[in-house]
Amino acid sequence: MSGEPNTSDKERVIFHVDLDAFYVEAERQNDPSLIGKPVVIGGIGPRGVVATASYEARKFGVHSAMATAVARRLCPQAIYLRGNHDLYRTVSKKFMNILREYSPNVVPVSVDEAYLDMTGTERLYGETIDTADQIRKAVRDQLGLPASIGIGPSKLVAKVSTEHAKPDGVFQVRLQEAESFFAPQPVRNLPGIGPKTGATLAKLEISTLGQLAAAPVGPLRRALGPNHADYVQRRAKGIDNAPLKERVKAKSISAETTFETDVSRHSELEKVLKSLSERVGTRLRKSGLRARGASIKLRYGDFSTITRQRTFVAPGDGDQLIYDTAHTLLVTAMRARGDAIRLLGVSVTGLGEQAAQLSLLDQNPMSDSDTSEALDTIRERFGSEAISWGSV
Ligand code: DCP
Ligand code: MG
Repeated sequence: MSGEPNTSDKERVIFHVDLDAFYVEAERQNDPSLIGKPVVIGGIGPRGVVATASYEARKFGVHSAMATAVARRLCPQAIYLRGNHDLYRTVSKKFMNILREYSPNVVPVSVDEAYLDMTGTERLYGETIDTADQIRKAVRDQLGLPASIGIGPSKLVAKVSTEHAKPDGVFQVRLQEAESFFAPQPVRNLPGIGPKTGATLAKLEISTLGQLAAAPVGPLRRALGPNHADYVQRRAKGIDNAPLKERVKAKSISAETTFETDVSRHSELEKVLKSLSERVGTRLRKSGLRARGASIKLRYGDFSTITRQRTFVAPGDGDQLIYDTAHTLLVTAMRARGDAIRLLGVSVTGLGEQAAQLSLLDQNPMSDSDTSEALDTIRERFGSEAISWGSV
């Protein structure tokens, strides 16, 4: 009767802020000759992997996690750079500090993205969309970097909105629009649905989020397990009540491979160990964190399994550091038992507060829950098998 909106007092306003082509744009600040050109950053060796590509290079099909060799074929004219992770961490810190001027509740989730709780700030800043533009302008003016912002009633909807805001834009989805916004999108657009779950859903002839939301729960639960089925179905409807900060303690990032036939040749194991170390290193750097140590997991032909762990001299995030440590562990383990190996895994450990303090947020130490948020993002990006969790 009074004409007051009846949902707005309950609807949260969450911003998901994500820098565009972050590593490339950071490099362009140092070297303006890179502006407007296709640029690819990542491993430039024969087995290197693309960390990111400028939007000019993306037009040719180049994207993150692609083999650099493939990128070179698609876009030979691009400028290929190794990248400078110390620079990215420094810029990341400044970026997070700008965001903190707009909300007391900023949760960094990776080196270039964060959630901001902007609920109830309309009186302070005016229209929500205008506030987003003010933030983008501040980041552009102070750091020279383009940022995109997705706005939603939850972290989930805000994050998916960001993909629609990119590059260099804002996109807002309101609570009552969330389900219809999600419905036509492919299931893989939902954070948390990786290649594995995507393939399982494809077998059930579920390709869009609308189909997932409407799917009969029985077959879905049998295919995904009851908890995961309920979780993804809720999220497919755009429902996410997760608080900005979640209380889960992350311990490690890992990657592992099961061989088709058991392997005992050193050279082959080393090759796989290298690639696993690089995968773990990529995820670690993307998190903006450093690790205190690395560990390996070995499963022998008879299924007996061992893990061996070693602490770094100082916290770090480099592929070489991870590989060298894992390699030492592997050599020692193989000297003790030379049997053929069925599964090989590498993980980095000790991603707690102290390691984080050294990297992302020197002046504003990252809490464990921030760390878990960072890892949550990685899990969304790379699949849940990438991350292992400790108990709270
Ligand atoms: N990154 C990486 N390996 C990946 C994905 C990302 O090393 N597989 C690094 C490089 C990116 C940075 O993390 O610049 C941020 O990741 P984003 O996914 O946000 O990608 P970009 O910022 O590069 O591009 P955009 O956000 O515009 O899609
Ligand atoms: Mg980004």
